[in-house]
Amino acid sequence: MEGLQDGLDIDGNGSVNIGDFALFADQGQNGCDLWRSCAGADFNMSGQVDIADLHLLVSAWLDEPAH
Ligand SMILES: [Ca+2]
Ligand SMILES: [Ca+2]
Repeated sequence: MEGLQDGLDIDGNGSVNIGDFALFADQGQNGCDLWRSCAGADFNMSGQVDIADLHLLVSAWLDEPAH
């Protein structure tokens, strides 16, 4: 739960939560390509920000210990 979690923390505040989700949603609307990798929102490096990336983000979010 370390390496993957780090990549999913888009805003770099140390946890995966609503702030990262907001950034993810913004990037998903902007679109992206191989040269402009959605500011890290393309978690599985597929070249697109889509439901698969959302699943990774939400899974990590729900796994975050409450503190
Ligand atoms: Ca975060
Ligand atoms: Ca992707």
